[in-house]
Amino acid sequence: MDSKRALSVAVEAAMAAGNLMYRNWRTQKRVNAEAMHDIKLELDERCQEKICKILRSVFPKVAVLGEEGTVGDPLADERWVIDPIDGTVNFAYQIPHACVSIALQQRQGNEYVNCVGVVRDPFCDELWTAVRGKAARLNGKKIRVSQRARLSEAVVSVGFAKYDENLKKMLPQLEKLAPRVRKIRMMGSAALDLVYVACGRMDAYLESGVRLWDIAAGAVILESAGGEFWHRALPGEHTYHIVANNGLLRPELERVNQGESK
Ligand code: LIP
Repeated sequence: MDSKRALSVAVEAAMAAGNLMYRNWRTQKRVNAEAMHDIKLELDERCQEKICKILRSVFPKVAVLGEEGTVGDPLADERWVIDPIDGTVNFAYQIPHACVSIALQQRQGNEYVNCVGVVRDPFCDELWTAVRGKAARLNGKKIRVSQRARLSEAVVSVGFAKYDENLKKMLPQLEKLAPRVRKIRMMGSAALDLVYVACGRMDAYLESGVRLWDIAAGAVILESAGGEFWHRALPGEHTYHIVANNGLLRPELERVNQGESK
C-alpha cells in the first residue's frame, strides 16, 4: 500500500472521528457497558463506524482490527489498527484528554510492523503523524523526543489498565519510581502518553496490560521521533507491557524497578 495515500486517508478518518468527539464533549453520553475500571460508550462504536467507512472507501480490502470490533481478516498482510476513542473514561466524564488512534500495520514474517500512525486530539486541536522511516510531526512540524538523561529531571506517565491484576503489577513500580522522578503523571490515554513522549512533553510512559489498538499509532510516532518503544507481549490477545521512553531512560527505569538504588 502506498504510505502517502494511507497517511492521507488515516488523517481524514481521524479528523472526522475527532470532530464527532468534540461535538459530543459536553453531551450526556450513552453507556453501552461499564466495569470497575472501564466504560464502553455508544460513541466508541459510532466513531469506529465513521473511521471504517472512510478507510474502506479508499482501501476496501484492507482489514480493520479495532477496539470495537474487526472487519475482514485481522491476520492479513496489511491491517488498520484503530482505537476510535482512546481515553474513553476521560471522555465519558467530560475530561478533555482523549484522542483517535489509527495505525497501519504490515506483516513481516510472523510479526506486524507499525508503518503509519495518526493520533488526533480534537480538544487541543493537535494531530500527530508518522510514516516509518520519515520524521514524526505535530500539526505538520517535525518533533523529537527530549534529551533528559536523568530520572530526576523526568516527567514519567504511568498507566493503570482496566484489570485489577495490572493495578497490582504497576502499584509497586509506581511506589519505587515516584520519589526518583521530577513528576509522575497518570493521564488515562495510552496514545496521548506515547505522542507526548514523542514531542518531549514527557520523558517516559509505562503500562502493563495495555492493548494493541491503544499503542500501535503512538509507537510508530514515538520511534520516528527518536524514542524507544520497548514492549513485551503478555498473556491475552493483543496485550502488552510497555516501557516507552526518549531512548535514554530505560536502563535507569529498570534499575529503579529492580530495587537498585541509584
Ligand atoms: C485506555 C488506555 C489507557 C489505559 C486504560 C484504557 P481506552 O484505553 O489508553 O492507557 O490505562 O485502562 O485501556 O479503553 O480508553 O481506549
